Amino acid sequence: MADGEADIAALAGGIPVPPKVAAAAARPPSLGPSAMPVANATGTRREYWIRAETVRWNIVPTRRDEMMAAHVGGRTRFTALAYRAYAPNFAKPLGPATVPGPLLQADVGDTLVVNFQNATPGPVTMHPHGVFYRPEMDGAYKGKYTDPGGFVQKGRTFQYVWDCRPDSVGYWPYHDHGPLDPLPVFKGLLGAILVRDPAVRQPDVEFPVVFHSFPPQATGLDRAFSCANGRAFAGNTPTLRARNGQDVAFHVIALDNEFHTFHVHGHRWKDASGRVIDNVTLGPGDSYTARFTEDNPGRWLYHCHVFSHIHMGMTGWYVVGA
Ligand SMILES: [Cu+2]
Repeated sequence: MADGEADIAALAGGIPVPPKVAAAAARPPSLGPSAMPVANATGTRREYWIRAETVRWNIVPTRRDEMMAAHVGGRTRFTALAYRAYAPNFAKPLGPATVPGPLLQADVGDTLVVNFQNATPGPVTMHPHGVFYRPEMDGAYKGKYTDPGGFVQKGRTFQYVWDCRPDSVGYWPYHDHGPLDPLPVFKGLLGAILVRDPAVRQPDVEFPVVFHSFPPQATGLDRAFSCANGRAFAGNTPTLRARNGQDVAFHVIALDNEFHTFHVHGHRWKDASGRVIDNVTLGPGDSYTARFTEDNPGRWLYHCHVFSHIHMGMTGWYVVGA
């Protein structure tokens, strides 16, 4: 490994293939209709083709921390693992592999069908939060109880089928939950699901934000980076833009080993109890939507308010036009 990062292939070599996975692997791979009945057939079938890949990833492309007007030294590139969206039957990529991966979108009543292919060196998966699924669609490694979707080997494909029920409305993470978990997550195998209720007014503008980190144990880099959407430091993390008067929603996920907070300068919103806040705490695996009517044009910061995380990169610009 050029960077000295954790070696997925070497680590995967010592893990026995679970019995149900071996039995399924003996059959030829198929991208046909799922053997699983679609549990909720009243809505639309939202089908995705997603491949887990290795990708050279620069955490700080500008080499600048614009908030502190400072140079960011040292190596910032490593070999990440990332989800990438493809056209049907993996005919061609729809864009680059990204951290977080493609946003999976559906309405209440829809069925999410994800054809997942693994092009990384070790067994990885897609495990969703928020949606409804049977145990075999869990995408989780469970030792000898592991179903094929919980141990997708290199070169294999598995079709996940998940239902978006009324209690699935919201913004949720998905991530690897294979036998090497959490290492692949710390290399970038994470993403988000957005389930809408079309009967409810939607925001004018929405910002999916995933707070996570790239630790040296996963990247082989000299230092840890605290990230928003795969990048660290303002000017590298997403610069989010809105206009005065818009109905704005920040959808925030925390997905690493830390507690984070979500804070936006110059703005407030109400929590579920009706209390006005401008900072909310998220633990690992939590998601949260901060929604308000924009009334304060200017250049603002959004960030996690854990001070060490701010200075490891978990900051970004929020720019509001008049
Ligand atoms: Cu934080």
